[in-house]
Amino acid sequence: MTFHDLIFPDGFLWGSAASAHQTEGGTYNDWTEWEKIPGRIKDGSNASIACDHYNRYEEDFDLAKKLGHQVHRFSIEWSRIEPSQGKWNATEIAHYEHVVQALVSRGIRPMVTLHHFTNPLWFWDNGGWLNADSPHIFAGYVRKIVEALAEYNIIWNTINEPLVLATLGYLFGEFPPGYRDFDKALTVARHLLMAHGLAASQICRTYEERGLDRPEIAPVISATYFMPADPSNPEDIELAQYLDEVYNHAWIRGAITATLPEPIGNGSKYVPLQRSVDFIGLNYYSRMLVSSELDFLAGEMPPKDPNLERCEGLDWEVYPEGYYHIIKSMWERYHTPIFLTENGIGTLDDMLRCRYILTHLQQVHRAISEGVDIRGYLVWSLTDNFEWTYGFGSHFGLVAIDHQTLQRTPRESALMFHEIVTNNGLTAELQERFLGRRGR
Ligand code: GCO
Repeated sequence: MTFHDLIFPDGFLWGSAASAHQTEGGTYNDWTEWEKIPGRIKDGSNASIACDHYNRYEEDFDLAKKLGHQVHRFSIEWSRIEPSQGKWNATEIAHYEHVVQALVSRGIRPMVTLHHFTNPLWFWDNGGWLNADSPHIFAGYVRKIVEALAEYNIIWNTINEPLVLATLGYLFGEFPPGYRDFDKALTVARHLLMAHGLAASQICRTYEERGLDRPEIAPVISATYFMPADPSNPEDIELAQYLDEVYNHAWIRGAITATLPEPIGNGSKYVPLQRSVDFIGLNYYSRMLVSSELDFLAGEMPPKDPNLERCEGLDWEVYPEGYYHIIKSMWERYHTPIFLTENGIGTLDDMLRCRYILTHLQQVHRAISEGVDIRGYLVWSLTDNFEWTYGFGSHFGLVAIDHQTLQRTPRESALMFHEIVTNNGLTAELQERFLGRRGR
């Protein structure tokens, strides 16, 4: 196989992504309680220390800088900012201002996620995301934190992976609050959509009041490439299309068209969503085979392809072509710029991580060369961290963390990614080195 230089557009942004609960340590939220329930976290661990990033963010950002990262995506922990409803913690607000300053002073652009799965415990007392008022409750916190950070050159992410939160928390029972109820999942998806709209409106209003230019705002969605297990079975094809529609598209289409689309809502307009999507924050990890003969809602999955490599713990198949198809379908439907806000693999086989990143970036380049407007690419994640249900059992970091000593050690993939950033793309030589015969 011959490789060609795959150079990305000028101004393309490279970096990595992480979230508060998975890295900071010392958080106290719904996951803290969830982690105490035996069996919820597969390796029995919890995020009480995580990566101690709350105390070591300067060290982590020094590494990110050394590794050439231009953007760093992280999340604000709502429960720190608003420890009880309507009460604000000024020390914690100042903490995040320091975090943002630490990035800016290193020349790294902050991309700040306002909600990445975790919720304050008090939020559950009145029903959590099932409460019709939840989008407004969330918007109150958004206003507070945006007021503190508006002067920095931040790219804002409102809600992270709304459909993951809605399905894992309310349909499959794997995330708190652990429900298994389709209607509840739809209600939560609707409230998260409204929350995104209200958050975007709050951000705009705050900047306007300060006389500042409107910042870039986006939700972050997770997309899975659904494929019929039996491509000759019309029912499998139909199921794959249905899941693509409900899981990948309905929510983001609602955000872009300012409606609460079926089946998440009743198709009505929702004005706060207008102009709430400057780009689509798109996360992609894998594909999923679907079969109409199995009970998908009960978690029955068709067998996987034994020839494909897998992600540690989560067992996702490595399927780079799916990335291309997902990106293309987003572009063809919405013609909205895309920022690839997460992509990566949990593995201790760092050569697999190198191959994963390279083969996925080849697909990104393929989409760009066909005219898709893609603004940047972030690896999940800068360091190993607390992988939700899988605890410390899936290693997504460009940088390894020894969880005994908390020592950070960049892996070879981190150095490879640095080369990609330096070259603004994949040289033929780099691809040959990792994907050619010598790389195997
Ligand atoms: C997200 C992701 C991350 C995960 C990553 C690997 O919602 O942004 O779920 O939090 O760690 O996707 O599973």
